[in-house]
Amino acid sequence: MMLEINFDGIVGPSHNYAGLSPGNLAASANAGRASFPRAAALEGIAKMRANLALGLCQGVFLPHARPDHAWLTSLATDAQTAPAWLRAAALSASPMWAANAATISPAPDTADGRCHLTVANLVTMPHRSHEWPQTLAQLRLAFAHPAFKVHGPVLPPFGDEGAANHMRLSPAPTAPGIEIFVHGVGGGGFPVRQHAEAGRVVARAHGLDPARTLHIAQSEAAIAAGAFHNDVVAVADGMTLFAHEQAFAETADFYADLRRLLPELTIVEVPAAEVSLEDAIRSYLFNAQLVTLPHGGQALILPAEARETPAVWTWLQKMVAGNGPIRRLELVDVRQSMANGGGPACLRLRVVADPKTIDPRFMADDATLDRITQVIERDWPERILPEDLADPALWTQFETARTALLTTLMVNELA
Ligand code: SUG
Repeated sequence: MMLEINFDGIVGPSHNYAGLSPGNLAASANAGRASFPRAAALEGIAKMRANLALGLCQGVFLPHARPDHAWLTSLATDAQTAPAWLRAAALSASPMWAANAATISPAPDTADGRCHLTVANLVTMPHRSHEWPQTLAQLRLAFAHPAFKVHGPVLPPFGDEGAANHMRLSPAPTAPGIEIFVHGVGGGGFPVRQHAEAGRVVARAHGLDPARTLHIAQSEAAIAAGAFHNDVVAVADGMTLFAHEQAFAETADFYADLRRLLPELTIVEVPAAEVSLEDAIRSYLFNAQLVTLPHGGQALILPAEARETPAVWTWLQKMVAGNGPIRRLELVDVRQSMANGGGPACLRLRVVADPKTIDPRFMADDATLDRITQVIERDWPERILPEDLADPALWTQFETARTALLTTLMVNELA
């Protein structure tokens, strides 16, 4: 049976705060602080368990090999001699943010009736630009069944950051949807990470119907306020679009197109007068997982920070008391990831497919999460300071910890 599966990136043992992402305000503000990789990974596991308890279907992606020796070699250096920022880039645990792994077009939307996945090239930030080869290897394993078609990355210079800048609306997972690609034009001094042409390449490669595909721009104000990806100011699920008033550049035209294509659509727009862009980004209100529950109705899986931001919490209480489609709020604590600008929605990639067509080693139930937890509790470092990243003993610990996880999950092909 076709359903939505959320694949969460397991937080890798090298999780740290190196301040590598200009335009990502949380990551810049927390640069240099101590990180807690074990706690970070356990927060991620707890989020997955909460999603399973809601009756949702869960999968996992695995941490990448760190340091990325192959990448450093391609840059004519190595972990010992690379400058500190480059070494930090080679050690980043950023693959945890699975929303940036790939863009997915489910089978009902594509010309050949297969589910298409394009790995994101992430070319704009050096520490993320070397993720795609290891991500692609996982996608090719997990989605080897002929129900899927896995594509290599869009070629540079067109920056592509994956599902974080892509939304899908459809009356049911099995019904054809409307796919929306959101790109940046101006960043108000910050880099634009999703280029317009990248979305067009992906839409063509996936065989999408141009009449059911929209390409729209983020507002410059949103990027300047810290919305380095669209999923920081908007999220879509089923027949609901939940967005900040200032998320998009040409909002009236966009909404008119959507209403023409999907007359039954509900747009839940949060006015700037009630929740400022700053509060939306501080709380990551829109970086929620908007999900359809198995017994009907929609829930928002929000970061705990949403309750700590008074304007946001007030607005949410009003929303759930009203007549809208979103009736339930679930709070999750992913503070370690949040401090690097990654909320609940950043940590997951949505794939609509029949779970039977997916390599079972990438699917997660409570028993799988128990086994992963054991490895994390035993092998993940408790605490890392940025200066620790120069320590070869720590690199060995990262490698040993990852190998233990691969062995536990029996995915030794990725070693
Ligand atoms: O790409 N942070 C990530 C956060 C990604 C969030 N993803 C989505 N919005 N979908 C980024 O900016 C910080 C790493 C550091 O500075 O150490 C970082 O890469």
